[in-house]
Amino acid sequence: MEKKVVASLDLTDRENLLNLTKKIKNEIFAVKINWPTILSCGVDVISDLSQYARVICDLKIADIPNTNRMIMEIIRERGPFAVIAHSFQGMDSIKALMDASESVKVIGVVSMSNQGASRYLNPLHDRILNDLKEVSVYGIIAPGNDYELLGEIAKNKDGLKIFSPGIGAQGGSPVSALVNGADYVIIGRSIYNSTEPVNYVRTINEEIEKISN
Ligand code: O7E
Repeated sequence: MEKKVVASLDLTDRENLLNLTKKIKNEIFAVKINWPTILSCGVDVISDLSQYARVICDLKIADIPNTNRMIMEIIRERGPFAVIAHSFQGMDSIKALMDASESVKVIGVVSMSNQGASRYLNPLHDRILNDLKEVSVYGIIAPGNDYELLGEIAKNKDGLKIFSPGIGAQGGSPVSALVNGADYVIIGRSIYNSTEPVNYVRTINEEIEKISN
């Protein structure tokens, strides 16, 4: 069965990051890295990690089309699987990323898992999702700790893949997120702060296999 866990390895030490990636690579769908990792380890950490796993660059890119294109050109040379972008700034910016992406997939943020997102971003989820479907991004981000919102988004996702953070440290459960419509669950601290990260992910994989049978 295809693995459903995206390990959000928000580590700032390159050696720790590479070691953990090598250990868990067979248990996960992809590794996601974010600003703390790229700012600490440098942009070439993307190619280093890509030797072992699919890499999703969570840059939440949110700029004008020309700047988005420039960012994508720098990132894509390092061979990541996907790049995450914000969507609220408009589809011209998303299209610019996609035009420059070559084989790199674009994942757009529809809604977020933090409490504050309920004020500005999350009420717009319907409009953002419809626009992202029109430009045919590969995937979207929807919260894995708000099952009602996740379910609403999932109903309307058509062919897009849903990646859901907010699992573990932010209260969501991997199985509940998948049952409510996530295609993949993004898990960070619960993995990399675990004393046995490989066993921790294996246990989650076993729970997921039970609901898939
Ligand atoms: O809470 P953790 O430790 O499991 O880490 C969650 C990771 O997902 C972390 O990198 C955080 O920046 C990211 N994230 C959220 O927690 N909530 C969101 O709504 C969106 C993301 C995310 O992955 O961004 C993609 C846009």
